[in-house]
Amino acid sequence: MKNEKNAIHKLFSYGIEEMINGDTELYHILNDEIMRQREELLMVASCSFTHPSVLACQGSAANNVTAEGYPNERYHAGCSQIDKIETAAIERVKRVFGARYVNVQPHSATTANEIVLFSLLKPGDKILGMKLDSGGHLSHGASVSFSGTFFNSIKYSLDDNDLIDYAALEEIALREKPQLIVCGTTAYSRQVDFKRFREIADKVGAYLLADISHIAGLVSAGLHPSPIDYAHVTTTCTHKQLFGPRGGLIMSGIDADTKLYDKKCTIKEHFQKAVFPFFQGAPMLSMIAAKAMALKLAESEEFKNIMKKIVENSRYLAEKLSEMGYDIISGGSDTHIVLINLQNKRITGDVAEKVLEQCGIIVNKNSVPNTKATSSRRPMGIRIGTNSLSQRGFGIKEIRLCAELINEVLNHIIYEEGVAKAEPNIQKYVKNSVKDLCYKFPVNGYY
Ligand code: DSN
Repeated sequence: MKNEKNAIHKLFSYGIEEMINGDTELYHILNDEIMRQREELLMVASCSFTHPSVLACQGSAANNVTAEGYPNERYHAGCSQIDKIETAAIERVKRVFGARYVNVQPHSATTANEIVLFSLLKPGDKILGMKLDSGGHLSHGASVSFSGTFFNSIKYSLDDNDLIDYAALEEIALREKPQLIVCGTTAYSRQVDFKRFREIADKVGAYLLADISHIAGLVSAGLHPSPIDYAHVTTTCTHKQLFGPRGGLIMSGIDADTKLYDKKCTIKEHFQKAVFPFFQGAPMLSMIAAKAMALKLAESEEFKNIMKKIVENSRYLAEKLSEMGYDIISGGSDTHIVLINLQNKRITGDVAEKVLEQCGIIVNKNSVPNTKATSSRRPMGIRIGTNSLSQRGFGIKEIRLCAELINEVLNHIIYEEGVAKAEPNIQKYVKNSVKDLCYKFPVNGYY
């Protein structure tokens, strides 16, 4: 094979030139999206900046390879390079999470959860997951999702302090005897006790699925307890806190060689077949290359330092907003998430999301526990995350400013013909302050 070292550069430059000429409209939209990300505070808890090297992998020629199967066991030829990529990705995930079995092919974390549920259970089997408005995920049994439609979904929720109610959970599990328990959250700001979940699962002979999509970075850095050796199977996406491509992972720890309850095979053997050919066809190799790159970065000290900042910043943000009179669910944060109940401010989450966006602050409306919203599009709270701010290098001083800016906007909402808007002078001031802050703390590659 002729070795031309800059073939990859040539391909990308050619692609961008072709886009400029071939689809100028799309080129400008994509360019403007970079500008938007430069100049706004991205505080949606499920978002982060993907490292430019990861973005390069996503756009690589690995995309052109069809490769059903696994490294060295493919159903297609031409896999010599991509086998190396997939093997590297698997080894890196194993190292980062201390996993014994890893499958890097799931297209997303929801797909990974679909693979787990559909392959381990029969339609109609019972699953026990966290209620959506307690902070659970759609794929953990919500009625609007496959998980609450194909399976008999029962729910656990939070106690009066907005913490997972383990005693009630155990009671439900003993009474209902689910075949599978899901521990995992999308809007829960406190640590999850995976050991306790496993003890409960074992009492009723249920499989335990841990979905760590939101906290994968903290788990990898040792800043949140790991479920790998407690859950039978752990899933995660790679884009939220691993700063990787949009994709999923399936992992198992000490249970990888444990036999399934029906004793037909081990967990490891089961999931190799459950991903392919049971649920997916050919994998997305460019995304697997991007996962490999992201996991390489996740081993670095720089990544671990960002994870530390994420938790420090989130704790401080919760504290400051609480001092300003905001009702913080659970009273604080152990992760990257601050969940705010806006009822005492007489604003709904959708209004807060909209006026903050007008000022360059991007959050998302979110349901909050123990409140009655009129619709899922008009919940009573907002969810804020510190991933992207910490990647910028924000510390306590900048987080204090973020809290002040959020407070300014939410205290100056005006209504014109019934439509909520940020007060124009405040909007101008906050937008400029946000822009200044963003340019002072650039993210490499995006500026
Ligand atoms: N699970 C949703 C969230 O947390 O925002 C989307 O990934």
